[in-house]
Amino acid sequence: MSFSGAESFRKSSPVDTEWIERELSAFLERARSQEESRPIVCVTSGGTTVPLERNCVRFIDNFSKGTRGALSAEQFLKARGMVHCAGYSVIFLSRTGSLLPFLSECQEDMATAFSVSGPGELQVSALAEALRTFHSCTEDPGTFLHVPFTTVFEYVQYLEVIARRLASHGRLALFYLAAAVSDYYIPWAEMVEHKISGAGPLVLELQKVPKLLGELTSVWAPHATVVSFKLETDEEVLLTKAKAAIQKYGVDAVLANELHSRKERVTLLVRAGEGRAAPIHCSVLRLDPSAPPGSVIEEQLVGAVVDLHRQRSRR
Ligand code: PAZ
Repeated sequence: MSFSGAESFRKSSPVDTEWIERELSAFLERARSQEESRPIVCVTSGGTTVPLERNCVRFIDNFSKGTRGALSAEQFLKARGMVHCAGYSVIFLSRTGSLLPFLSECQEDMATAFSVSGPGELQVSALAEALRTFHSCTEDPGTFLHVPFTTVFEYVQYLEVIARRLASHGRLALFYLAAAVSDYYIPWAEMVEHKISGAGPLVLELQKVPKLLGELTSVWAPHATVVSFKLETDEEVLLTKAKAAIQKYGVDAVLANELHSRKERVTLLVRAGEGRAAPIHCSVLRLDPSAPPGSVIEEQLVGAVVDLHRQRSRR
């Protein structure tokens, strides 16, 4: 497989990765003392932006607020699925300003609390409680590392740095890729330096972002367990595209969701065996309508992924 497109995409934009190398080294050093009991997951979350100018004033964005990633990270921190597992250590690669584990509900309340249509409900005691939970679940050194990104260039390069460093953890490393990554971008070389003039219509020519999943599974972290997400708005094409991600890029599983029903129903597709041509097993995960208030489908998603990770880690 040729990755020349991916190489030129990465080289097309200057991104500082030194700080994350340093943060990762410190995090992995601290995590080492607990690696017997705490496997590591990299959760990606939120949407990437596509800048239109080098000195960026305008950019293309997408809908994702990072709810899925934040709620899933909570579940991983609490997960006790693997032998003697005290929960996962989480590297949270998320969009700057998007939702955070344990705080997402308060962040959403805060966004409406000052709305012009009247004050929403912002419970200060709930915020304090959420902060306490966040701290108690992440205070052990080596338990939680937040790596914020904004642009698609940062996302891809940070993911590569994390993957290459986690490669030494072999199958014990898990990738749970819930971020909504841009499909199109403007190469740095073709981007204007300054703010685009507002005079007249604007015509943009965007290039396809190369698919990086294949590189993750075969070059960056070939022994890790990789679970990606697939989002579509047309149910007819959802499963076909999700299967293609397994067959083309060799990921271990895909969680396929449709935009409007994504909080109630997600299909899990698992590669049952080695190699891209292995059979694929499908199961549908649903949020039980009679589940207690506050229940979220991420409990099931993460439960299923932890089981899969346990099986893969034993091979
Ligand atoms: O961030 P959110 O909770 O609003 O949405 C989650 C999601 C739909 C972005 C995620 O479940 C997903 O499908 N991510 C992959 C999108 C894709 O590139 O197909």
